[in-house]
Parts: sequence; C-alpha cells; structure tokens
Amino acid sequence: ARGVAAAAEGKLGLRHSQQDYQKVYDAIAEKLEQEGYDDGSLAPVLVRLAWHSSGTYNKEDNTGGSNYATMRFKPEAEHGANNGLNIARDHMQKIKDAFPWISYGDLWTLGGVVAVQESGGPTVPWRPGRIDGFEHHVTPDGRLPDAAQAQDHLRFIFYRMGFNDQEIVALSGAHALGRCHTDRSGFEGPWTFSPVTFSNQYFTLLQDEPWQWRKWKGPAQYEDKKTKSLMMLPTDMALVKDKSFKKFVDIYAKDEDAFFKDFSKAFAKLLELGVPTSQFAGDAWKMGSE
Ligand code: CCH
Repeated sequence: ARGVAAAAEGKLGLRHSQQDYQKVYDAIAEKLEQEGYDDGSLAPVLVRLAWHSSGTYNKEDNTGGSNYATMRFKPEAEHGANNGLNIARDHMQKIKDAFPWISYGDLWTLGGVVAVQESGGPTVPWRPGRIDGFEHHVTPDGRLPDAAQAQDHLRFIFYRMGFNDQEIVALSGAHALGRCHTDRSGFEGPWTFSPVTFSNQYFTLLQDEPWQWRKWKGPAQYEDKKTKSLMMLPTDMALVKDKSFKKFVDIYAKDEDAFFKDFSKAFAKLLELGVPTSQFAGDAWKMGSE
C-alpha cells in the first residue's frame, strides 16, 4: 500500500521539491551542448518543443496547451508544424528515464526554460503541475502558426491563445535562437549571426538590415541583402510591415532589457496555457544553474 501511495504522490508531483526539479534542470543544462549538431547546441530545438507543446491552446474551449503533453501521440507528432521535434523529444526521453517521476509536460516546458536561460536569456519563472494525458486530448492540426502567412494570421493564431500584439512580438524574439531546416519546415537558415545566444539581435536585424526575397527553389523566404546568410520568414517580416507590431520591434531593438523582461513574462504565460491553476502547488520558481 505504501508503494501505491508513493506512486500516486509521485504522479501528482507532491513529493518533489524545488531541489528535485533543480536536479532535472541541471541534467538538461549539462547536455545542451552537442558538438556536431547544428550550431553546437540543442537549446533552440528544446525551445521549439516547449513552444509547440503549449501553443495548441484555445482559450475559447480551454483545449490544448502544455498540460497533457499530447505530442507524445502519433497524430500530433505527425502534424506538419512538428516536423523534426522528434529529435527534441527523443533527447528529453533520456532525461525522463533518469527522473521518471516528472511529467512530460513539466519536462518539456522546463526544457524550454533551461534552454532560454542557459543561452544567456532572461530568467523565466516556472512551476511543475502538468499531468500526462491521453490521445483523446490531442487537438486538431492547424493550431500553430503557418510561416507563409502574414499579420492577420499571426493575430488569429495568437489571440486564440490569449496573447496581445506586444506579447506576439516579444515571443517572436525567440527566433534569435536556432535555424530553419529544409528537411523539417522547408525553409533554410538562421535568423541571427549568433543562433545559440539569446539576445535582441532578431529585432535589430529586422529593423536595420535590408531584406529581399531569396531566389531559390524552396518556399518564399527573405534573405539579408548584405551577407545573404540570414533569413526571415514571411511571418517575421509581418512584424515590421504592421504598424502596431513594428512599435514593439523598435522598442525591443533599442532596449534589450525591455525585451528580456517582456519575453520572460510572455514565455512563462505560454508554458502554462491549458494547465488548471489547481494543479499548481504555489507560485512559480526562479530556477537556475549555480
Ligand atoms: Fe518559430 N519557427 N515560429 N517560434 N522557432 C521555426 C524555428 C524555431 C514560426 C515558424 C518557425 C515562434 C513563433 C513562430 C522557435 C521558437 C519560436 C521554424 C523552422 C519555423 C518555420 C523549423 C525548422 O525547419 O527546423 C512561426 C510562423 C511563428 C509565428 O509566430 C515562437 C513564439 C517561438 C518561441 C517562443 C525556435 C527556437 C526555432 C529554432 C528551432 C531549431 O531547431 O533551431
């Protein structure tokens, strides 16, 4: 009976303290650097996993979000937007094997926090409480943004999650990290010159660089005129084409502290979408490495 009670408590996360979660944080942090993989770090793809596992939320009917970690199930794993995230999920499975008591939703969202913080980004308040759901919790395909579209689409998608224009722009700054892969999304290349460092460079580049359509066989994307080594998606470009969005691009390009502060808030909110407050034991924590 004691074993059963312990297992139940383990499932609910009751027995685990901030120090326990800090051990998971440290284990994720320790394995972020991966020589030979992309730009040398798994941080970008872990941020993308945390975001895609949360961004399915619909505030109208309270479905989707990070609570049930439904990307574990084939239908959602196979949604086109999630191409390539098997790499992140497979990597996180090794952490799960070492800490079997953590839920997948907590693990994947904590992974996003570790990745942002360890790449030099802001501290993102985080707390455990997500539970593993079932395949019937999978939401329909099409809830994540389509990079080929523009501002109306961005608003349609992010307003559905409960975000405003300022939060949309702040969250988009995550594209300081990582790159597009032809075999995942069809697009190609990094947004910034330092894709494993979290910074406001995405905004300074959007604001300062001349961008032009890239001439290539792939999907329509922009390249920077000067070096032709960077890219922007049509949805990225919408942030400078739309007046209300552009206002925040200008603020974040000028003031990295403002970006860090707003990103931290919006990302923490994103990671809790769809999780009933009753599942959280208390206020969010500031985790971090020594
Ligand atoms: Fe994103 N993103 N993203 N993105 N994204 C891609 C990669 C990353 C869109 C499209 C794409 C956010 C918002 C949007 C990351 C974080 C965030 C790719 C390339 C596409 C396409 C995938 C590939 O080929 O590997 C669109 C459209 C939007 C609309 O707003 C938000 C919000 C976040 C996080 C807060 C990160 C990080 C990556 C890099 C992944 C990697 O593997 O390097």
